[in-house]
Amino acid sequence: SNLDSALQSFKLERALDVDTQTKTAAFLGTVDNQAAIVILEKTDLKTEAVSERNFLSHIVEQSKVINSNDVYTWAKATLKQDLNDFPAAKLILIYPATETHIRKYDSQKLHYVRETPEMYRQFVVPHIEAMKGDRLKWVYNILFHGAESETVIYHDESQAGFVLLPDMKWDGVNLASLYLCCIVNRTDIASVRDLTGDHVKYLKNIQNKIKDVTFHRYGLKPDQLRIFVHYQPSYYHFHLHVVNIAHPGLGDGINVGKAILLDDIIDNLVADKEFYQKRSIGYVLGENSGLWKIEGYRNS
Ligand code: M7G
Repeated sequence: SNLDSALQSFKLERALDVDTQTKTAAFLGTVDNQAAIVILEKTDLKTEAVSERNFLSHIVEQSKVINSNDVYTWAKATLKQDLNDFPAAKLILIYPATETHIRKYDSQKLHYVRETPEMYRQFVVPHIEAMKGDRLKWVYNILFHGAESETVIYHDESQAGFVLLPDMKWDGVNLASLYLCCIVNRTDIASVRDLTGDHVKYLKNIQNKIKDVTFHRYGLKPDQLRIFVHYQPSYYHFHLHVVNIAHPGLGDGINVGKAILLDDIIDNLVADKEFYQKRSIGYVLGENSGLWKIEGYRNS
């Protein structure tokens, strides 16, 4: 496959970032002299397998004792793998990768930013305009050109509609880490900052439909889902993250200063139609972000 040949010819330049908690590592290299990023993530244990009585003999292939003391024994182990039902890892290839991609996955210093409405108008709006273009191609491919249609769970093509599909972050196997992405059809909402009281009904409809569809498809009840947006998002076309509450997500994905619950957004808009135009919003931003490069923004 294309993936196999890309992995075969991948020439490592350097490791971008390693996270021992999410067991993820990102590497920068080249494939045919073009920049490529590979993100490797060790998968978690599949809970369905764990419910079988003899699951240990099924999944532990080999083990070697490290040490023991009193009633305690700890060991290294290799696990049996199965590409369909029990993959050992998930990987993402971004090829060809842009400078923006490389910066996003590179390790970087973080800053807490309190973005005022003035900062938003003066610096963030032009940044968003500059970030639209090519970077949203994958979104338009899904919405308008049938990309990923084999895995799309729900698609309402009306103006108020959206696509619900498995997120690139999900292995599609393990319900405990279920991660869906909901992308709206309309192209006039870049982020939470564009939402007003006029969107309340629209957002409630989307939320209800997501809960319905996710229950019927995966058996997950509404109170087992965390539905939220990111601010700042990586992609400025309005979308929601739909994640099993049992899954802490990857990295800072659900942290305070990044994730905002859809329920809170709706309530805030009910309380004040212009909530997200008037308020300062606090978030964590990496130094590699295009925003941080803007001197006026940095010094606000
Ligand atoms: P975000 O908050 O803009 O960015 O969310 P971040 O969470 O990556 O910082 C965009 C979401 O879309 C993320 O959860 C991505 O994993 C997901 N995503 C990105 N791409 C390029 C794709 C894609 O091509 N297909 C699918 N299904 N999901 C994607």
